[in-house]
Amino acid sequence: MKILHFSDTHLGFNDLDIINYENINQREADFYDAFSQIVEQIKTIKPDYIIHTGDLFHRSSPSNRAITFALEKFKEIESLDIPFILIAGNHSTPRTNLSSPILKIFENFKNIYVSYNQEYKKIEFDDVIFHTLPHLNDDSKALTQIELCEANISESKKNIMMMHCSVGAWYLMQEFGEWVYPTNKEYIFSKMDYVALGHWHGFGAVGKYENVYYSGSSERTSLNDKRNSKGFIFATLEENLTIEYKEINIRAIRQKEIDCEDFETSIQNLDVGDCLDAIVEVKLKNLTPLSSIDIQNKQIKDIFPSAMSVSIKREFKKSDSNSDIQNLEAISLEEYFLEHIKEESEDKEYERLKSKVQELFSKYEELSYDTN
Ligand SMILES: [Mn+2]
Repeated sequence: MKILHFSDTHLGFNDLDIINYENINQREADFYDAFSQIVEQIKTIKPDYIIHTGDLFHRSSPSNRAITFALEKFKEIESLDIPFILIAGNHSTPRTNLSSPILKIFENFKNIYVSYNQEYKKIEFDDVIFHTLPHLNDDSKALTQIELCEANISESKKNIMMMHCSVGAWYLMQEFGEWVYPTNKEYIFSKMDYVALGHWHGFGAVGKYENVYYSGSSERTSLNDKRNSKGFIFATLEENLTIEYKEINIRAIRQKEIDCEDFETSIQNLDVGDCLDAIVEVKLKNLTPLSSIDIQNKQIKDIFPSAMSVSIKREFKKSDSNSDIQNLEAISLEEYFLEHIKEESEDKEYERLKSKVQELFSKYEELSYDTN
């Protein structure tokens, strides 16, 4: 039995305020592209079952574009005549009972089976039972739902459990409504042939279990996610379970550092060869308040002309006295200006200009106090 497991596709997610040639947010388009790549793989691999473990959409009320895209792709999957089972994650579950769950739009597809009612649902075929546990807003209900799942384990068929949660505290995403699977119910995993998990955005087995896996997300929903590898799981379930992780192509994220103590050399030594179309994050380190004023963001961005985006993080040099951030705020325009004159002029000339500058600045201050 061949199963293709993917998850956390977050359709409709957008970021970075960059619009592509089709007038779509570039990051949003990246998520559609990742999804399309997986659909193409499904067509090639032709698994016996396709499963998605939650967060199909980024929001519980997705945009028209996200919904339209999903419907187009689901139609392609539908035509393959392969059962496709999906559960709701925390992102696609409405927070109140007043709004209708979005996964309901797939109810009328012949080969698509959705589980979104915040309760255990058994989805049964000739050779396998999918024990689905979608996201629950009220996790005090979880225990009874897990017990229902346990009671439905079949002796004669394969058993596959599908959930969207953190198993142990390790896989928490610091998001609204996420829940932790109760540790004292983890023994159920050994009664399952495969436990397919969603929520955690990296691929991997969970702890000591050889049959419990997160497929990871298909793209990164945060720039804190530095993973350059995203994909899906191709599981083969015969006597034994074989897990294969298949990578897709996603936009790269690159982290670069510039040492501002040796600015010119550090820039010359930068490797920018891997930054084509990438999300680039540059850390300027060892900054002083004055060098920070001198180094413009534009100047740094120009070093990476082929990147899709460049974000700059400024890190100040540690000093013995007060923190440099405080120093930076404490430096007035007057002090900065005087510092500049000091560097540029002879001592005597500096003294003369200094008194002149101080005089002008105090006049200016008086003036601005009056008008305020
Ligand atoms: Mn997610």
